[in-house]
Amino acid sequence: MKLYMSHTSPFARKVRMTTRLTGLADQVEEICTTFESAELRERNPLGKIPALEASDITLFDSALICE
Ligand SMILES: N[C@@H](CCC(=O)N[C@@H](CS)C(=O)NCC(=O)O)C(=O)O
Repeated sequence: MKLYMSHTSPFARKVRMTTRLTGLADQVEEICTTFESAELRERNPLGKIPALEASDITLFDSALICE
């Protein structure tokens, strides 16, 4: 899985902590990005961080990703 994130985002930090606490961190590649990034907007048209690409879908909103 790929997590589009920023080190300054508290929402991304929540997700990053969750991956570590649940032992899933080694399955998640963290990709530092910006709101304007075309790569992010292809996956999340809202341009919000964090977004998690998993298989062929992308989840966004930190609460959903953590669930
Ligand atoms: N409800 C969202 C909020 C995410 C959010 O607002 N992230 C900020 C960064 S901390 C963002 O992407 N801002 C860019 C924008 O609003 O255009 C979540 O929990 O993931």
